[in-house]
Amino acid sequence: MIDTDACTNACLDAVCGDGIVQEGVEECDDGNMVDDDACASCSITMFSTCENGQIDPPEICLGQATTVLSSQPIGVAIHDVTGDDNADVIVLRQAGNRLVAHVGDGTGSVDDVTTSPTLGSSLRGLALVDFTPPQGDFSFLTATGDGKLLRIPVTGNANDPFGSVAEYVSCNMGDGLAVAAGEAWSEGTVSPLLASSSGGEGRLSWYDPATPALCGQGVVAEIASPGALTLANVNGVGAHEVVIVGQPGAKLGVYRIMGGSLVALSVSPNIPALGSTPTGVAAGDFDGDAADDVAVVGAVPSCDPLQPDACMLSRIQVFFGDPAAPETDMSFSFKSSVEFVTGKQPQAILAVDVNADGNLDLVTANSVSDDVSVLRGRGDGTFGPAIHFPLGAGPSNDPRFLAAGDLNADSYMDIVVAEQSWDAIRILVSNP
Ligand SMILES: [Ca+2]
Ligand SMILES: [Ca+2]
Ligand SMILES: [Ca+2]
Ligand SMILES: [Ca+2]
Repeated sequence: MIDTDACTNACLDAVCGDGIVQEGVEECDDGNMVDDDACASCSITMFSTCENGQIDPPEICLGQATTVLSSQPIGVAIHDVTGDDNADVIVLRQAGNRLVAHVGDGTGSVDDVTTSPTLGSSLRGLALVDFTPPQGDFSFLTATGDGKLLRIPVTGNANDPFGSVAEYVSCNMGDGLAVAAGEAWSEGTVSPLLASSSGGEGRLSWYDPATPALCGQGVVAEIASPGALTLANVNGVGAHEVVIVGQPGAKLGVYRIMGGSLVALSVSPNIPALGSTPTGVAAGDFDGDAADDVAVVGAVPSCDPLQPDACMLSRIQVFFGDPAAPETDMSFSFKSSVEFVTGKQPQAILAVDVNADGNLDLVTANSVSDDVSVLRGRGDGTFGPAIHFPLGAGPSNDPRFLAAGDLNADSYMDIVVAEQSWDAIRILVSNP
């Protein structure tokens, strides 16, 4: 007469809403199908023990957003750049074309500001890279409108946290659009990558020390305008693959750098969940099979008022890597793909463990619902329902860029969001 399994003692199939928690399947069952209470779709969504000093998974504990003005942010990161062991919020600003450090004091607040020299024009993309893990040699990467890839080292000097800007010698890659770095063509070697567009053609270039220049390059088939890229080891062996999302339509391409050439392993058809403009991609192993999985969000830039639903896409599409795919294959197929619901019009996505339970969670910044959503990963490829954290008042919040790090030194992740159209960053600090 076990009443927590698939067959209840009433001899009925166990279902969400019957008031009986089915072990291993449901986290809670409050006997109703109301989804804005503490138990939604038989997952716990609201937590009563936040602020007791620790995060007790499954709870997700983020406090109210605080606002810091920062002119025209177009990228954001969290890292200690001043050498005092307190994490700082680094913002790439269109205004003045600079990196700006909002210096953290270790409590979750930032006050002083220190800036880099002018970097170049039409900057796009910001990546924080550790070039020699695990001991650490951090730099920021960003791209310029004329196809240059810039490296700005972190000095750890409080008065001058950004070192001399180095420019990778480029092979005329057109308009720089997105940057990343990782073990792209060789295990154990961190290489910078630049996605660009030139003459109506998408391109990827990577730093090859044999040249040495940013002259390893290839055409990104079918993605004329890359929107975001990341490194992901989608088969879990060998070097990382390069995942690019972009237009036309909303496509996701997986590429491998083999023998100095770029091989297109797969390019998706248009992804309906992403509307017309894929804007964010994040990678990590969400289902515990040791192959990286990829989560993508996108948006509709101009809305038809007669079709408001289309203006408010609220989807994350997750593609699951395949550990059975050999590294020597010239093609690749994801195992499967699943859609998850998040806030309205997500523009940026992070895969990070927000509640320190060892499972990656998905965080999105949503430009129409003006909030941050956290989908709690269960480690098996499934996620709990999105929990929404409002970003507070503002004339036009429009959050577009996301980063995670520990600003209040409690070892739990905090989230920072940049809002270009309101010249602001918002900080959501963990409140265990
Ligand atoms: Ca691989
Ligand atoms: Ca996986
Ligand atoms: Ca987690
Ligand atoms: Ca924290």
